[in-house]
Amino acid sequence: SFSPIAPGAALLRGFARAQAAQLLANIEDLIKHAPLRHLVTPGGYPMSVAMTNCGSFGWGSDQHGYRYTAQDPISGLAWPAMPEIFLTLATAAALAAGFPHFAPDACLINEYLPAARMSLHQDRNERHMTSPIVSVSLGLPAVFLFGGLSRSDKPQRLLLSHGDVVVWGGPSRLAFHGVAPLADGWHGLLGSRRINLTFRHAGEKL
Ligand code: MD3
Ligand code: FE
Repeated sequence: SFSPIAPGAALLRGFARAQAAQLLANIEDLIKHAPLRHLVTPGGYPMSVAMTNCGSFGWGSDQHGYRYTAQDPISGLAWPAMPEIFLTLATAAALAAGFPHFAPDACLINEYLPAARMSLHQDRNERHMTSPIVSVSLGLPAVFLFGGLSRSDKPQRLLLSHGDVVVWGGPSRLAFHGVAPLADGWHGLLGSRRINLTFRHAGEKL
């Protein structure tokens, strides 16, 4: 069962908690092959969140814009495959929220250290807007900002904690959202960090 946040958005508190240690072991392995990095925005500023990807496609940003690519621009190699446990978790969460056909081909891995933040934005580089985005929060809690379809809509604040999963589909798919600066703290499994996984159906690059 889930709590509705907004039309099309479902919060599954603690849905990933039992698998957190296994998810983290997979993340530690993935980042050996595709290291976390601070991407530069088209405006020329490095992001405070460090990122990498797994799956057929990976999200990225540089001075020219935002796009999905099949290769990691650092290594020139394909992004690491999406671990089975990631895929199983993401599709189970989507099913629980009423999206039985979700087939993610991209997983963006975001690492927040204290003070890292993500400003309000929309996720609109994916080809398949009828697919939801599934997000998995691990480690330190964060204040998630959930706005409306217009940048000027005042965002709701929602605390996302270790193991929480949110499925964003339907009318909430194109909502503005962001993350407030991460408060300092310590988490027993992740230490002084938060890691967020977002599963997407990106398709071919736009
Ligand atoms: C609502 N990540 O990677 S996850 C992102 O916590 C991103 O790292 C945040 O926003 C994070 O793009 C938020 C929750 C989330 C992700 C995608 C959404 C919420 C969303 C897409 C549409 C609406
Ligand atoms: Fe986003």
